[in-house]
Amino acid sequence: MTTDQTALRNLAIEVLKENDQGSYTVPTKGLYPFQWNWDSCLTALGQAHFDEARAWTEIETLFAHQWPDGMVPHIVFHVYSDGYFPGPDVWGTNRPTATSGITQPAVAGFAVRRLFERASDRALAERKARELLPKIDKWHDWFYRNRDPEGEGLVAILHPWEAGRDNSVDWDEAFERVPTEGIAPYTRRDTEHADPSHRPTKAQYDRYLWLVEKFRSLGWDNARLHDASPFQVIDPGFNAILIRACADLADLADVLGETGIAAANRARAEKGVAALDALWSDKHGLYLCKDRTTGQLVESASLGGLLPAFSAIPVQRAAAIARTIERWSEAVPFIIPSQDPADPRFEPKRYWRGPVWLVTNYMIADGLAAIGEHGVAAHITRSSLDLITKSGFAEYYDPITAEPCGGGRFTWTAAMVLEFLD
Ligand code: 9YW
Repeated sequence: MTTDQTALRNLAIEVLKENDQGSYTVPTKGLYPFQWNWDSCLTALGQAHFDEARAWTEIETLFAHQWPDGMVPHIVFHVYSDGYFPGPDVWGTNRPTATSGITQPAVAGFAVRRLFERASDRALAERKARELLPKIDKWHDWFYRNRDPEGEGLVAILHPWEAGRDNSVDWDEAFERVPTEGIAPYTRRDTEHADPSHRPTKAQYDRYLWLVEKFRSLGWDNARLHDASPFQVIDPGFNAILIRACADLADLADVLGETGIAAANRARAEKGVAALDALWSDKHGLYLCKDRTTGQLVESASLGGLLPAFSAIPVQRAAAIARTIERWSEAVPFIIPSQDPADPRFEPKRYWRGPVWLVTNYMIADGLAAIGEHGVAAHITRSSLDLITKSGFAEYYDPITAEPCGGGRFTWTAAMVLEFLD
């Protein structure tokens, strides 16, 4: 490591420690004062670079709040704070420790396998992996039971927050069918912490809340939510992360001699990869979302369609994704933008409608490196580290100007820097 890289590494560790609450880490102070699901799993990968035991605790804490039916919620509200909206009272999930009622991308299976493989404390890793294995398997089972009722091999998200890409262009059309009538009056808090012109719009927030109120009125009964939701989107990115997690969990289960868990997860992954192919778009060189309520593909070339490179899709598809990233990189100096820059709906500063995010960069680079696309993977890594050097550990970045956007001193950005420097 060069002196500059060592300095960057130390700064990243500082950010992780600063946001550490003891047994979980907040994404950033102020804007996001609780534990978020996929943030925590990716954060653990960063923590493992300087404290393996702390990394295992991060994921353990998340799974301590798994619902009895298997769902792992997207937010755990450990300590009350009125700095975030919607808080526990709006969700009304009646859990012993308040949580939200929806889930997030299932990166845990991937993260746990990676922690296990790299662990230097083998005894600790084996104990923790054995404890987490059945819990993650139960979560995967929950997905296919509740979000794939017809057994097609792909799961639907019922709320944009589940995808983790809150205001992606991908949801625009489906959102036109979500009503806003009757929602309780509310005051947003996010716009007090971040530039409102970079955040989701009021029209989007109204719909986020309509869905929350609808699901709450059904008592958060996951057996009923899917069919009752006017928003059911099959997101290739979300599915690819779940497919990768199933495949990784299967490999881990094999090592640990848990043959039943291995077989179930391998079958889920294989069925998922086969089903994903129906979402491929030759025109865009990536996968598209499918709206399950209409059966139509969604005409939006986004990051969600590149993320399947993270899973075991056919090599020619992953290579085509690499070419798409190269094409997009001719239009913007920093990659990977979250929307095709040629799309008129591309907005370089508005959250998931154009900006670059290091977590998605990491997953796509990992998948492309695995199939030998080292040039594009190295380009993604370089761009990610350039953004940090220029603009610090922001939540996300403008792909044209490198401007740091959203929250500052951001946990998962710092965690990904430790991974990129490795
Ligand atoms: C929100 C914490 C979360 C991420 C999501 C991101 C944002 C929360 O922040 O959502 O209220 O908008 O979109 O992916 O997990 O970092």
